[in-house]
Amino acid sequence: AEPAVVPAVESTADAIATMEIRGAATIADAAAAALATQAEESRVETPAAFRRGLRAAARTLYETRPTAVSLPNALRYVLRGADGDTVGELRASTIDRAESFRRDLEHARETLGGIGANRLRDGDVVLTHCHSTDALACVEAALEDGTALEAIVKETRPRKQGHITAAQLREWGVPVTLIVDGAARRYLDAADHVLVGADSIAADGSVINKIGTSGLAVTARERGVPVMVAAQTIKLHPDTLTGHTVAIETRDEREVLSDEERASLRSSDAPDGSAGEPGSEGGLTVENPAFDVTPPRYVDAIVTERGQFPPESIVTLMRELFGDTTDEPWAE
Ligand code: RUB
Repeated sequence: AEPAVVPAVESTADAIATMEIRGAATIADAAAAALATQAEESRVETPAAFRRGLRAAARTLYETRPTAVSLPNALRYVLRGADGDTVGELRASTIDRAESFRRDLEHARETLGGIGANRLRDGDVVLTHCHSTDALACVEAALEDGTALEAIVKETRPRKQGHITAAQLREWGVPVTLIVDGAARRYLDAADHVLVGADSIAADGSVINKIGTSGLAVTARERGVPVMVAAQTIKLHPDTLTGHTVAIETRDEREVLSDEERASLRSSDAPDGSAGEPGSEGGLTVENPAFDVTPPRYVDAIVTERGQFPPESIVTLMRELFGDTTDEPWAE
């Protein structure tokens, strides 16, 4: 029988899937913490069963959301550190490894913030999309340096993560102008930087981030506003070194159109207006991709904890940090 995945891992996986826990770095942090809990609470008696349980926990976490590579990168890192000949040794090494991962994640964000802050000048206006802890780390570091900033915050439909960004910026005393996504071009003339995070960065320097980022970046180029991507190296997607593409998550259409809204759109005289199940009637399709791909030519700088890179040279860093090893140690 499959050794039990402890309940805390199941609930972390649920929280990631439902986006109670969200954002690439936060997901990675929660996944590492969950593996530590698996190690702590697993009651199996043999090292082999312990390892099987850990792999099963990692699989449960891996299967939640497909786009943020920080999740498999975190799982791989922790699983590789599970070392020992007894359950006790395995437990201790897994917990240590998860803790060091989480510490590194926090340090990387702080270091990255300091580097990103160097791009920001006193009085600058940053335009943001979605909510990114890495992007906000740059703002925080700049504020700590005494740099005054203002922000234009895109709402970010359909989940409105812009509200989280706005709340954080207000807590830091940054003046915020909240706009609907469709207003972005109109407000770009007032912005000095587009500042976003990333869920994954591909070997060619493409940036995978919240849906709407690519349109924003193209428009920013047209207006001459530089696009700055804040992404610690845990966002580098090693599979893209060998030609794989990054999976783009599609989410439930009800995030875009509720069942009630759909019902109100249903026209009795439409040719195929049969009153079927919500979502099943012909003619009206709702699509809800959560992320898009911004080509490297629209990105001015990728800011990592290892320094700032033009997108075209990120591949060098990716090889150095990840090599060609893209194994899935959680596979059965
Ligand atoms: C979040 C999102 C964020 C990145 C980076 O999408 O696109 O920009 O994950 O965030 P979602 P961070 O809300 O769908 O998870 O810098 O915090 O890792």
